[in-house]
Amino acid sequence: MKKNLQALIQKLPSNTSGKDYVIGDLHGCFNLLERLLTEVAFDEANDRLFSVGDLADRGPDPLLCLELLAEPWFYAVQGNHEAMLMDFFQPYLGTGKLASLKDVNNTGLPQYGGSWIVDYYLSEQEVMADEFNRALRRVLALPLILVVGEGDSRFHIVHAELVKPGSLTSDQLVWLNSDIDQWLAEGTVPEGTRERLLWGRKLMHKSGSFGRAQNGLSTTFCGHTPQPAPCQSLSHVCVDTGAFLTLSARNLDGDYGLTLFNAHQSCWFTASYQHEGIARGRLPKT
Ligand SMILES: [Mn+2]
Repeated sequence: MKKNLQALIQKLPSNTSGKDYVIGDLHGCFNLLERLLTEVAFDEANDRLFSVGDLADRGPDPLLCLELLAEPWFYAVQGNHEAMLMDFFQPYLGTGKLASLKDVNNTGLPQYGGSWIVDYYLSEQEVMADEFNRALRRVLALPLILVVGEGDSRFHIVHAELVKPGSLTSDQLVWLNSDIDQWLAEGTVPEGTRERLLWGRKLMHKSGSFGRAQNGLSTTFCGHTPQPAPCQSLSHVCVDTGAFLTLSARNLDGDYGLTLFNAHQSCWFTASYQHEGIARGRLPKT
């Protein structure tokens, strides 16, 4: 299946030969992903893996996670961490020279776990290492929204949420399939939606405040706001269960870890740095 890499919103056909999985915010937790793919016997020839973004930063293997973007079975949208990376490196990609990394402090990257990029800076040549550049070019091509399949089996992938800008009542809070179809026809997303798609926390900050399903909006997988287990809010299914939080041995209530979600069976598998086993669960029917 060929990837169409350029537009901010992209459409993919249903997978007729294998399964579709969605992975929560990886944040460099590559080993946890390996454990999960082994657990479900992921078939690279027929299955697809969709990422809700935030591949790098915070965890132990940021570049390995970004290199997944080269795999034909791996699809991702931008997270706010990819957006921060792109914002910082955009001028460098134009000129090919980076006099120093000192301005990186103004971008928020180090505070957001992005200090690993220092390891790939070759200060004498004022460039980044080749393997970093390759990953960066792939990040630049990431869309904000993926629309997958048709009809009842249709789903969306975004990083944070499909919430409209401004203060709205709950029955008009989220964008609907009809809006998204229009964006697909136009090949872009409207001004002002990017911020919410990357950073919004309205639906998941207080999950349970809204209904689980929204008429007119297909299941929309998202991440960004770590939950103790996958949860639903206005047709959004948050699969970010805080993989990186399990790196430090703190007491966490709930099944935090990296979650792999089977898109059509509504069941999930979660791996954690805190224990060897894999937790499992299933969403209630809406
Ligand atoms: Mn995020």
